[in-house]
Amino acid sequence: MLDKIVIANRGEIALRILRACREMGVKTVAAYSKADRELMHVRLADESVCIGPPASADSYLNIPAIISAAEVTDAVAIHPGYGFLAENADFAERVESSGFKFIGPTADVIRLMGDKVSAIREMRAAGVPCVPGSGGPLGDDPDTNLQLAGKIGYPVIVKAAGGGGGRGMRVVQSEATLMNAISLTRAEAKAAFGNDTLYLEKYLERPRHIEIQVLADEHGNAVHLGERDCSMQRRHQKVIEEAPAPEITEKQRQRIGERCVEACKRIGYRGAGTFEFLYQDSEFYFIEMNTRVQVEHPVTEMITGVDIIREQLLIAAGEPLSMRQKDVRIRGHAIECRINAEHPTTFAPSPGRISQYHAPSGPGVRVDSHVYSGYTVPPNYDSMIGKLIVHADNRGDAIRRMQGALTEIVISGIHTNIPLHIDIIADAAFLAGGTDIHYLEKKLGLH
Ligand code: MV4
Repeated sequence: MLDKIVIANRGEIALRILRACREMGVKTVAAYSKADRELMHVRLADESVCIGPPASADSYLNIPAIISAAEVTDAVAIHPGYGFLAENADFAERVESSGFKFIGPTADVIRLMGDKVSAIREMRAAGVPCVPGSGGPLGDDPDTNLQLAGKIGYPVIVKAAGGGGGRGMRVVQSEATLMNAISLTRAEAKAAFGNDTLYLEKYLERPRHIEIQVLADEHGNAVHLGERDCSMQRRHQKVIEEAPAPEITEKQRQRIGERCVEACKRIGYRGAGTFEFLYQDSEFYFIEMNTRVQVEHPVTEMITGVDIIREQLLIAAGEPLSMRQKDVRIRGHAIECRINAEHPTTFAPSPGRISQYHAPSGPGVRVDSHVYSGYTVPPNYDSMIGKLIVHADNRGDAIRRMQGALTEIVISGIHTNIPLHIDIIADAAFLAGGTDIHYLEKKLGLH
């Protein structure tokens, strides 16, 4: 097993990684910023190294500082968590060229999937269904592009190859605005990603966002752990996730999961990963792959019993996967509410001291959070302070369990989005299941 790893992240995921390490006898080094001295995982880690001032750019994104933390502590590997450097191919490359294991896929695979045009090319080749579109980069000839968009059929969406997660894209309703949209998106993409490559897709107007969790080892084995429905979102920030996705049949799950497993084998994937799909009119359309562990991984853990972080560590140690596809069974239903330090109606960030904290508990209730009574939420980072996850035999029971847990949780001293969760979890459309990606913003009156 790995002897000692650096946890190059903060907050709940740093604590989640630390807990997995402790169970496995892996020693831990917390690499933390000056604003994060009081974090729970820093206290619990075997060692800790301050990697810089509060600003992320100078600490959690500071590649030399993180590699130095591994060097001075004699660690053997680095876990990037999610966000920050988790999908930075240059970081993965420098970690490995410095003699450490990057807990994630190889730099080449991160780069291949980070370029959405090459990702889609690989997925098509593996038989993964993709959105009808250009299937390659857009050229500069207006007539060719107009013809292409006309063939796809309006509305279309112009996307940047270097984008993802909602950055660098523009919907085009008719040919009158196509050329302008292409030049605007190209200029933005060049400025934001240093890459002005664009591609075109049919714009799906009412899709759900459903993603498939995979695990792959260094020996050519890969499995999928079913899907998650992440459609309940606002401004590209997921608010509630659940697994399995409402209405998806076992047959659909097997078919799409099998394609994702095939894609993993084709690209030489290693570690935990997620294939993101849009789902509309009973069809899946691949849009992007995430080459990291995701915030919402617990809902998959709850319905499969697989510890995804443990598997990441085993894979990084060169072990074969601890399961075959036939061993993966889905049991019951899980829901996750992301708890943010923000005003429930204005969404303004609400950092500050948590004066009182009570975590809900009981059968099928899980809280992944680093906060405690007296903890001060710093203003420097994203506002998520924890996740409340429930598991029950079926969706109805899971919803009732979540309602109970949301009324039990106490977080005083700062604003949180708990009132928003209490509202959504009792919403008629949410209760029915299968709401699309625009539902929450419409409900909140943003459209
Ligand atoms: C789309 C789409 C509709 N049609 N692509 C947004 C984030 C990025 N991951 C891809 N996104 C979208 N791509 C086609 N062809 C709608 C979105 C989209 C979206 C997707 C997933 C979750 C939330 C979203 C919110 C707005 C738009």
